[in-house]
Amino acid sequence: MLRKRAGALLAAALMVSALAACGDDEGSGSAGGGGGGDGKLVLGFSQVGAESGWRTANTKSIQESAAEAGYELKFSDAQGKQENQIKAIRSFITQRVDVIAFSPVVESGWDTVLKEAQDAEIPVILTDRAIDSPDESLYESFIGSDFVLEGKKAGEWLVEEYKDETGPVNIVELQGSPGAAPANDRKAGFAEVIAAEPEKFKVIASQTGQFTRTDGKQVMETFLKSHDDIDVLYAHNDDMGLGAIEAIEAAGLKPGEDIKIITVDAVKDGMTALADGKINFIVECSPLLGPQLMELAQTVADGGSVEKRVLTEETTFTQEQAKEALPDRKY
Ligand code: GYE
Repeated sequence: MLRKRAGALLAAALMVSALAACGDDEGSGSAGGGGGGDGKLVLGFSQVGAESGWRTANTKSIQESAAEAGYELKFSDAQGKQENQIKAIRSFITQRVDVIAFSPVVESGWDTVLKEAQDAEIPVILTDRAIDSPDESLYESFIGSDFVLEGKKAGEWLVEEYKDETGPVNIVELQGSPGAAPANDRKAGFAEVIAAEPEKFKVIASQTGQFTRTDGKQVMETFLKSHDDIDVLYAHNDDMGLGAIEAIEAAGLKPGEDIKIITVDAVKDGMTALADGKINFIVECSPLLGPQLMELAQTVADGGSVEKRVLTEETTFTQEQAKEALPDRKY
């Protein structure tokens, strides 16, 4: 396990330095901080894992932006486990990196390790997901989306879509990984909007699909076995929706028609299914956080002050809009 991770770290480090070596030399050398002997800013980044297309695009954005900025990136994959992230953060502290950034697997349980970073005077930036600690001094900034708003957008589309029908509208929900901010918040935002018409909109089943295609498919199969009256699927990300589409088709039903589907993310595969009519609506969540993260890292490493909350800009897509946007979709 450890050896595997060390191997992965080495591979990532080699890749980043190889990429940096390809660029012009001016980018390096500018950053302050003590981590790298050659004066490069050293950024320790602990990623959630590789559960979805969104995550893959996010990792790529961070690796490419670090290389472009001429930073040394110490990248660690937590494989979906909080304990691995805590270990990675401790190891970044021991290595005395200049800045630590991470995308928390779950919302709770970070105070102890973040206090250790604070005591070591290493600034921390939260990327993509929030933590639920009331102590905001534990991190410099949180860059990412408003997941409650994303859930609300999903709910608002649904309310509008069924405005001329009396219902009941039976909804099944595929939740993200338990305890993760986007799972908690996308559920809450959606629930808040449909609660305005409780007799009409009914969530008849709701379960985690771990943000993965495999689990999305499997859980949808069980939903389909126990309910023959599903009108709508709300999946907290594209990948679970795409897995569910396979289950729906295998059951002889038409995704997008027999069962309407709403997802979140808008990665290329999701957008393709939307343009093909298999998904009905996607709420965008941008994974391209790398460039802004590098700017924030530089500022905090230089002792400057940054906004406590940096919000990602995003939109929503209907089937028609997906057809238009698809040719330019990079991820
Ligand atoms: O929506 C999902 C991923 O934290 C916003 O995590 C992210 C979510 C994203 O696995 O696909």
